[in-house]
Amino acid sequence: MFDRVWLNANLCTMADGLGVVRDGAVAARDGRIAWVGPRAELPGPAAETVDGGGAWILPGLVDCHTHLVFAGNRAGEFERRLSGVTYEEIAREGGGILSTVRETRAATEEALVESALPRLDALLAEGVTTIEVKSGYGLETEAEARMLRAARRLPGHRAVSVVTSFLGAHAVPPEYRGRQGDYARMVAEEMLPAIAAEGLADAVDAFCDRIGFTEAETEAVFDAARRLHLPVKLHADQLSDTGGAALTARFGGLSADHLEHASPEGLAAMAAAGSVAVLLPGATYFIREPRHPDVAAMRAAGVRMAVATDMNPGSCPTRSILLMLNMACTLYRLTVEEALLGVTRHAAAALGLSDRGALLPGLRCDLALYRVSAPAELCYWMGGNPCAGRVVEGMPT
Ligand code: DI6
Ligand code: FE
Repeated sequence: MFDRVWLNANLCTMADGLGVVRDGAVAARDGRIAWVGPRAELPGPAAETVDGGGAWILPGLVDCHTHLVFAGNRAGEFERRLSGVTYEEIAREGGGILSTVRETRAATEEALVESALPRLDALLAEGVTTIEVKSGYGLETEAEARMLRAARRLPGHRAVSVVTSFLGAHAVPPEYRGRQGDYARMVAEEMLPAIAAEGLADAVDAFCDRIGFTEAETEAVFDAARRLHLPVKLHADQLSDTGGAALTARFGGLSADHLEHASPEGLAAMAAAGSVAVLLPGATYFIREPRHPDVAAMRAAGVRMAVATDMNPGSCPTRSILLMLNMACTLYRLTVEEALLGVTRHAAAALGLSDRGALLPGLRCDLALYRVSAPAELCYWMGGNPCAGRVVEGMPT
């Protein structure tokens, strides 16, 4: 006997490509998928039957790269950029990330939770059931810890899984101006061990770029992560090729993200290491980065591609993962299948999660239901929300 079964629906299992099953059924027991397949073959009864109303059911979406927790916004900076100042110029002046740092340091944990919830709600409304959240706007131990505690509190308010990444090496805080190396060393030797001791991070991230940290500084942070048995991921090769893709691969990183300037050699190294390429088309769009990730080289090398929002106040103030699907297809020319794998199975892999991302027996029963006529519609609309329901661990939310 199943606890609950969804009928009158079409499925994208994402287990083998899209894995389309027309007129399918999904059955849950104890929060897990107990059976999935054509309705006509459903093996047993269920305590409760849910009419899918002809919807398409996908695994609950995974947003594997966000900076969801922060204070304030950067609309003023956006206005300046409209008059020709670039994202990079603003960062070099001590604005950009550091202006969000000033506001985030001044916010209480409660205030951080409160301001994150509406942004989280927008993602959940589109079918997201798992989200990664980074620190990186505290840049001192207590403020970084506060951001991560705020992120960890979100599942107490909403039905969602949260995975956290420590991004202490995001920018150099004002008190370390001119002493970037000292700050990077402090992140590796003091901040990260303190964050790990409190169990606040599931992974360690860094911003390796010409306005971020050098390859050597990033490597020191990754060495510290390895000593603490924490997996790594990287903001890599976004504004310039600083060898971030290959560095991630050397550490067996979960993912390297952005990758607009990554070399084919770096991407091949990622494929060999099994690191996922996380594509963030909203950031490319918003900072008007002329160069796009080399998707052809990723395909040729066999790198798994994920797609995420990068939701953050500076380079991608979006609240929509469905819009990112459209941008991944339109800007980067991903296929519908690649884009949808990017927010399900490959996004789960980018977080090291093997218990979700596909409709397969034994995985968590996290589902997203959409009123669309075909999966391509999920990538086609630029705005609007066809999500008709979400299920987390077998429970409709
Ligand atoms: N790259 C990004 O896209 C975000 N962080 C990073 O290193 C942007 C963060 C911000 O501008 O606030
Ligand atoms: Fe980011």
